[in-house]
Amino acid sequence: MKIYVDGKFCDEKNAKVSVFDHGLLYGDGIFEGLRAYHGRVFRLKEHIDRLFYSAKAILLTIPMSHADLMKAVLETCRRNRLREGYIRLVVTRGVGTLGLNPNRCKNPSVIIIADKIQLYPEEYYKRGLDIITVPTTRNLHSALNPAIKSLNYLNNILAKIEATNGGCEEAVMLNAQGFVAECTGDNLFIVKEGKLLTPPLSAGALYGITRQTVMDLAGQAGVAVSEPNLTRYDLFNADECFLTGTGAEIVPVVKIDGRVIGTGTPGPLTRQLTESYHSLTKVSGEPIYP
Ligand code: PXG
Repeated sequence: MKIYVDGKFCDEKNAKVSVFDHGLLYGDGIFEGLRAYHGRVFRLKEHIDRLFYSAKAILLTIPMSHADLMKAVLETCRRNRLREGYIRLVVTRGVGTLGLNPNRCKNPSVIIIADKIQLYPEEYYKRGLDIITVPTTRNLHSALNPAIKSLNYLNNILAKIEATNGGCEEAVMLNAQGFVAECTGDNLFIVKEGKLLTPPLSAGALYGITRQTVMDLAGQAGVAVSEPNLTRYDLFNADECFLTGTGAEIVPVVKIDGRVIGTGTPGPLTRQLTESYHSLTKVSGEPIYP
């Protein structure tokens, strides 16, 4: 595997960062997770846009233009002969001294890995997931804004640990007000009386690119979409529930905190949107081999 590190392609064993990189020392950095389908990078521009928004929020200057970063992602895919897979784009604060001050880090590092990912076993896509609410709440906007896709994912990791300790693959994270925010690496949707609902970004959800795609697909299919605050009660009484994310794609949820959702099987709108999503990935995206 060839990995892009600061403008060069390295073999896996030589692709390394310094122990003085603040990405490692403090989680000071940002990332994106993208997917390639059928020889195209899906929603490339949107992911690069979000990376630049995360960078802006943490006062990190990405040492490349938007266009050059897009080219580097496509070139990394080509070097690895990738047609289907997962691309991890990371920008760290770079090498500095011990001590928090990011001004000591002169050169942010850009890393691109083009590989494979399977977040959930295939059977969950057919049968649906059983998920639970966990005690760890989503970060406060005023502390570490959940819109920033930072290298500091401990908030999500703690919630993930609580879910797996509880025998579940994924966690519902509430915000400090007790409203549903999202899951540890996915946005959450419910269907109620034919309408699609998902928590607003202000509840602590990431501006998910799959979330936006699914909302657009639902709109095109004539389904009403809204973003109200949701409580656990709303989830329990939903007709359908599913999660969205680049890694997970669209995963049906059939049980939450022991309550069976709808019929206990993946619902019709969930299945319809999953089909539309996969059809879209066949024709949309930046060609890797133009
Ligand atoms: N919420 C959070 C907290 C995320 O990290 C999403 C929602 C979904 O956003 P997108 O834009 O991907 O639809 C994410 C994305 C992984 C992995 O390695 C995690 C994500 C994406 C890809 C892989 O677990 N999270």
